[in-house]
Amino acid sequence: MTNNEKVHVSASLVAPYGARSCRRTSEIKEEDHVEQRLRRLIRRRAVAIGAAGAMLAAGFIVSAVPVQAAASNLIANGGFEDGLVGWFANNGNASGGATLSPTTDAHSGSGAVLVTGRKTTGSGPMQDLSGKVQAGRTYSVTARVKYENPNSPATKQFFVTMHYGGSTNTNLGTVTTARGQWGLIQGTFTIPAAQNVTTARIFVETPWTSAPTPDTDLMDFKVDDVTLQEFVPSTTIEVLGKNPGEGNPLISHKFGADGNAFVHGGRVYLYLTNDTQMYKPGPDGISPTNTYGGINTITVISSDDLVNWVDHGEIPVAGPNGIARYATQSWAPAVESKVIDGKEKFFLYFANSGGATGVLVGDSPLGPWRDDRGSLLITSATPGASNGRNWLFDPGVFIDDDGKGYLYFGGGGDDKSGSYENTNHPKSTRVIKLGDDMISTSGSAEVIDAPLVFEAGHVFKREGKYYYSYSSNFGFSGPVDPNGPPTGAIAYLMADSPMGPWTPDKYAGVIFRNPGTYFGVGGNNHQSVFKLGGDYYFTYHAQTLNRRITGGATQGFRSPHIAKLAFNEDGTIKEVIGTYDGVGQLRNVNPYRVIEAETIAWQQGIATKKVDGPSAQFGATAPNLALHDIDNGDWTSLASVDFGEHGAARLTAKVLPLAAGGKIQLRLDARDAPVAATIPVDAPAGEWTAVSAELDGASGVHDVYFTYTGPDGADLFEIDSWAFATAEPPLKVSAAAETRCVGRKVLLTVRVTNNEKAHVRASAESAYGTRPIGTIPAGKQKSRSFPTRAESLPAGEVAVTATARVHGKPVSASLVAPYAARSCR
Ligand SMILES: [Ca+2]
Ligand SMILES: [Ca+2]
Ligand SMILES: [Ca+2]
Repeated sequence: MTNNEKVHVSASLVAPYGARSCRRTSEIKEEDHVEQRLRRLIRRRAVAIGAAGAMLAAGFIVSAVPVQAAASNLIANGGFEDGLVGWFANNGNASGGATLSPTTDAHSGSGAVLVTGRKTTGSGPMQDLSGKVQAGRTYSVTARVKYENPNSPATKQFFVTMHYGGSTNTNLGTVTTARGQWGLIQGTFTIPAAQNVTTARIFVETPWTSAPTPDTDLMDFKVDDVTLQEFVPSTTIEVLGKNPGEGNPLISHKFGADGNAFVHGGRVYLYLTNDTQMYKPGPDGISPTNTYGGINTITVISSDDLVNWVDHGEIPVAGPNGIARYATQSWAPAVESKVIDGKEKFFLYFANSGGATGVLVGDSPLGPWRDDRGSLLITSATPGASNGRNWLFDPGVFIDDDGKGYLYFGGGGDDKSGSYENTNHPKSTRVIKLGDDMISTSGSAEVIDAPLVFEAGHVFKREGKYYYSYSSNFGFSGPVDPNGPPTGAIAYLMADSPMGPWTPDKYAGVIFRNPGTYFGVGGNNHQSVFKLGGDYYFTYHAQTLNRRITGGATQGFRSPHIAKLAFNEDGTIKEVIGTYDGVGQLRNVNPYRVIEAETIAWQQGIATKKVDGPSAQFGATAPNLALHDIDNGDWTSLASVDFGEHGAARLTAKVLPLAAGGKIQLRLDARDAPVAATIPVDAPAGEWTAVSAELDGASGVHDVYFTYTGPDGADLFEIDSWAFATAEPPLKVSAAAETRCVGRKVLLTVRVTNNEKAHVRASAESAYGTRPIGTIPAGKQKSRSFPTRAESLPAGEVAVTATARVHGKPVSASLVAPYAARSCR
């Protein structure tokens, strides 16, 4: 990667700030900002600072080399800023020896060590770590080294080596560096469980040779910035994975693949294969490749504006702790809902690896989920499902206007013949009718003969036409039909019935080429189509976050993306172009209500976790998450928050303080904008509490950045939710919402009572639209209904805005009226 070559900030960042006074203030500030960020990044773990595109765009220039932690450096005076304190020349054998002297030619800070008079290749600076390292543990080591002897080779290898006593020496890390340049020694090592560590000393050396010559093997060299610390595994993504302003990937604090969109109550829910379950970055920040084998949970996110996404956490689907314990894995989910016996039920289909498909049943898009069926839905015993070699996975569910359900599934089917027929027509996918209960099948599965089909069958309906989209294969080593789709792309068929018949003549073209076309990073893909606010949208995945983490290669960790879907006059689909931009925000965020803190447009450095208790925003049965792993410098944000004409006066956060000195800062429109409010998180540690701060000047529409500060090296606090309050003194106005059944449809009504001595004007907003309430005379009340057209509603809230003139001044109030879930049988 060319970006990797662009430079240089790395282990040197563990050095103190000193010796920078010659710089202009602005430069110091900028540099310190970078250093602070990187110190934070490297705090408890090794992280590969990649991210070339993202961080360069943000004004950072960093290398993609692994960087080691500062806070827990086991090396004393590793930067030689205290002269030679803690260091001595390796005296590990009788013939060894060298002279150490301080030098101001430092890689960072103002001091380093110069090694002269080396007698053996092992002659170099040594430090005693006896009692500091333990057998069986994993550590990372870095050091800077430079040699300048003009008679030495143009490049030279150096080692950091551990001497465990006796003759046991172990090379821990190495670099081959060019003469005159500071090379970076790096290494990760696990001390064998049986290793005696009573003596443990590290030193820097050149490669052993039986007959060393002075210029080639025993040259003088300098060392600076030695670090050695224990590696603590973490899946928190500390790099910037999504640039502010971008819409893709949808989330940057975790991965998620095979997204299936399901719209309910004005909100789109995206169900995702939880790739993060396989993400196990090592000390170099790189994870082993995703094999999918351990994925048994499904990640759920949702949005009502397509830019701010709420993390609803993971559904424990399969495995020993799963709802369906007979299943081992849960990939590629698909969700639909249907009213059965007067109650809306939600059906979550999932792939049990490649071998079968299962289904869970829930009471809402967010569960709770249960196993009503008690066994897998599609297996090789399902009539017509198997041809002996196809996969029985990747469910796609579709319910037609008449309420009849269909399940599309299957894939693979390479018979290894390399034939044209097998490559272009593997006939590996299927459609089968679902029973009325949606958890049984009816009749026999029918073959879908989609050209070059591989996986990811998905059906939607538009203007009487049925669209079967799918992922094409990468060529089963046979010739690819040039009249069909390209390899590794999303293609589609069009038909007049959910059952097709889905024959090759229905092939209608390409929707989306392989992500490599747009993002330079390929791999498989999986799509879905949904309609929200009158427009159609397309979801796909790409390994964009994975690449921004590593700065280069990917390991199969996929991230959800979104694009708009447009159609031609004849109903065919206009090809989608993949972008980081994503789609426009559908609506502004109303801040005058509880907003789960796990609602995020852009962020850096946080992680989420499920916490006990209900979600204040999504109701008693919905899972609630909190932000955690919040370090100094981490931040989150909300896009396009509408504070209204009068603005916000107060920000309240529900937090769990973990360390003294933490603060939440609020900034408008940019994460480095001036601080508009600061909440000291000074409550007793370990208890959830509400903290708040006055806020000045937040009116109109702004992106809102929450930036987190506190002592370096500390987990500062966890955050559950936000709430803003209006600037104006609240009017004496109250609001209440209720639901009732009109026939089989739920009617949502909000009632506003005016206790002012003046008349009040009001309007109400819910998930079902915005409704004017009009003028309410003094002392009176007025109601307004939302025809939801739904047979059941999840719990929710109506936001009411009221305005009046009190004592000649305009005054407004924002109220929230919650309502309980309702089903109309
Ligand atoms: Ca130094
Ligand atoms: Ca963090
Ligand atoms: Ca929360």
